[in-house]
Amino acid sequence: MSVNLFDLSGKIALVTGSTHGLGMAMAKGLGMAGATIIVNGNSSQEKIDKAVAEHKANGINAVGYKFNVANEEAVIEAIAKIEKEVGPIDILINNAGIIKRTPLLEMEVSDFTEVINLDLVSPFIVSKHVVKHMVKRQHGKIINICSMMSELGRSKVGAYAAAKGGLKMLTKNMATEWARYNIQVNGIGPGYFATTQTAPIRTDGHPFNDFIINRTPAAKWGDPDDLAGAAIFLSSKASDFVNGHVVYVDGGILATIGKPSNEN
Ligand code: GCO
Repeated sequence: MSVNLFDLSGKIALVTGSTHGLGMAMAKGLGMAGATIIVNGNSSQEKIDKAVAEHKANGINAVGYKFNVANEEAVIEAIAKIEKEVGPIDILINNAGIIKRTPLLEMEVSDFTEVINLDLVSPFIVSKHVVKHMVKRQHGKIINICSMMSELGRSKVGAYAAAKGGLKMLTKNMATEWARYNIQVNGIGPGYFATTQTAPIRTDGHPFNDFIINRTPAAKWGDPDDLAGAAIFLSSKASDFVNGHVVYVDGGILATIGKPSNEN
């Protein structure tokens, strides 16, 4: 009898910040593996509706919920509505986040705090209110979207690096405390991907674009669809004994010190 360890049929997955970019791509991957997708955003209902329609056009069951992951009251209300209107959340991907590219010397405390709140505190808020249902059901999957900046510093993204470094350790602590309830908490660390977030530093001829092509052994920017496999793995039965890991999907960046730009 063949068993598909990666089958997500019958599962419900909430992906925060999933109206576009990496969140949308990971949600699509989970949907293609059989999951029902809860699309979340906080900017516009139109973007949420468009993402839901795209999933449905791909044969994926999807429902949209607009709420601010940084607002605990809004999260409590939304999670209660989803659990009542759609069903038990089996999989949570904490993907929503922002970046502010400013040298630390010039960064306002308010800007630093905004990044920490959305990229580190919000995954805690959403997880806190989703996991209590998972504990009762004695099963669940939580995936925190980390970054190269969970491992490496980069100038001008200090607040983001602090948040993503903290998110890596929060992932390990969630795993430490919640594995006993058959809840697997892991992370995905994307390398440099072609998204709207990276668009400003990815244009042809931009020095950072050339730097990343040279710094990435795969010599290219990632395609958001490249994240689907890791998301499906960490959401499925195939990872039932995997806890506290960050799976880096980075084309090899973290494997190497890099090479001189004039070396092939
Ligand atoms: C940047 C990029 C990165 C990537 C990603 C790398 O300015 O360096 O936006 O932050 O988005 O996080 O893992």
